Amino acid sequence: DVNGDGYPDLAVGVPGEAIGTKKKAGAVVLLKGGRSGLTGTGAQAFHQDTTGVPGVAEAGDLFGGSTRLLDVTGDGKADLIAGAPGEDLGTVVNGGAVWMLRGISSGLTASKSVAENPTDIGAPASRALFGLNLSGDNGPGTAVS
Ligand SMILES: [Ca+2]
Ligand SMILES: [Ca+2]
Ligand SMILES: [Ca+2]
Repeated sequence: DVNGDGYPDLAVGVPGEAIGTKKKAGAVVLLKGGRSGLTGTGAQAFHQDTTGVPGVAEAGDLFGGSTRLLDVTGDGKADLIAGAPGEDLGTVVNGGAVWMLRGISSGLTASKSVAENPTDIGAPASRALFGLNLSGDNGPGTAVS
């Protein structure tokens, strides 16, 4: 539950989505749950060119290639973890990276969102595809909480 209203919400990764002219830059869409199930009302979309989200949308980033909803901050609202396995890190091709966007009462917010990549944590980066599989049992690209 991302917004704390008691109804489960669904994050859907759309890694094949173009952002402007940048093919397969990718995005994540949050669909909010309500009394009668999931609804498009109040749906939110985030990508690397969303204000406040670290990074820049580039062709082939595959942002949203994996998603997970997990309360990282411990406030009872699920937060979005999203991977972009096609993210290049400088000259390192497909090093990949992972983002965290916080859940608040209105849904997800890009404010204070953070990104980590293998270089940040001292892990091997070349073609690491970091963030390729975050989804646990929910299957690739979608997460419910
Ligand atoms: Ca909810
Ligand atoms: Ca990027
Ligand atoms: Ca939280």
